[in-house]
Amino acid sequence: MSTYLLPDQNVYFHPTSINDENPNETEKQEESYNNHLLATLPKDKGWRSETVFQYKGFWLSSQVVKGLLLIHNHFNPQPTDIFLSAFMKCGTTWLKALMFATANRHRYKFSNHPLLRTGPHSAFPFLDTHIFLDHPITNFDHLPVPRLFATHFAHDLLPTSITSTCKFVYVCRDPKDALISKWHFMSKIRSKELAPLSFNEAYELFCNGVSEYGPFWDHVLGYWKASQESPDKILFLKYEEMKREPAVELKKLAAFMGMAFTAEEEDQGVVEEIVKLCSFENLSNLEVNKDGGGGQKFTEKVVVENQEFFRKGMVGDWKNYLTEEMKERIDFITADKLKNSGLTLGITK
Ligand code: PAP
Repeated sequence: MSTYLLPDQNVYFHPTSINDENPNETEKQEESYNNHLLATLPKDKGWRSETVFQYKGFWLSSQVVKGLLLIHNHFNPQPTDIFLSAFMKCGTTWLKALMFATANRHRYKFSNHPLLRTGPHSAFPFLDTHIFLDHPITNFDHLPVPRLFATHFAHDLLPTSITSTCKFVYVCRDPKDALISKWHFMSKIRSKELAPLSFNEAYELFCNGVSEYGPFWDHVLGYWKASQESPDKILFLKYEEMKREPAVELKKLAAFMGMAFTAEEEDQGVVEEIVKLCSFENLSNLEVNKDGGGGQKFTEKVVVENQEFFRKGMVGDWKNYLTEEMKERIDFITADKLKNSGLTLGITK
């Protein structure tokens, strides 16, 4: 069973109740519908598993297609819910820590903070897979308000009951760095029964949009456009700007979450404390985030060690992997996809 940290308990929590009248029958029907749906979808090569499926324009593993359908069928959004959304490897781990630390800053001392003892991914549920790990226990009513959830799903894939009701914090990153980070990560967690995915192959797939939760650019654009239409509902952040001015971005984040720092808190250095607690340097050096420190269960078969979420944490690592020609191609795709949107990404020399 999946677990996650409750803010006022330094323990993992196991939900125990379910309202469904006949969960077994519902489960069977959902499984059958899911299998039928998968059989009808276009397929291509996966980075972690053998196959990904194209669902409503986005490439998803069979497991998360199942998660998405369960979200549509069972998740009850609350107006106070706040979602953290991002394409893979664009800053979820960092933002999870920042959002959790910000929302719970009155509960914990920084010297004895739960994030010092548990990986950021345990701070709140990653809905895409928690929903089926918990199934048929799919209510999250026991979570404190505001409930925090993370997702990698594209904006248009989520039910409008969520996108029209809840707030979203979206973080994006230079696609070149997201590609490098994703290839490293997926190579580590790739099924051992499959041949390794070479970097050149991953590069081709990425440029063609075939990448779990992608195409990258459609993912970013969906949230960007929604943030332009409803800036009060979607906060659009960039990893690079957060690296450059973490305190400035954190203050924006807290205000958006409805938890702005008071002048007194700022004078006391609370902003700097949270920035320091959640920094790559601090988190990646904690025992819990090192080899053997602990892990996060995503599916029955996929448990990812906390250490895999921390690699270099820098801007521009693509320079160590991409030729000039490869870089030009991604920058060209980015400029083309984002043209007339008002958004720029990855313009680093
Ligand atoms: P996910 O999609 O699997 O959740 P995510 O956390 O979004 O991964 O991205 C991981 C990247 O963020 C890694 O980047 P890299 O491979 O280029 O190094 C990881 O190192 C980086 N990262 C993790 N924690 C932090 C942090 N606290 N500050 C800055 N970067 C971080």
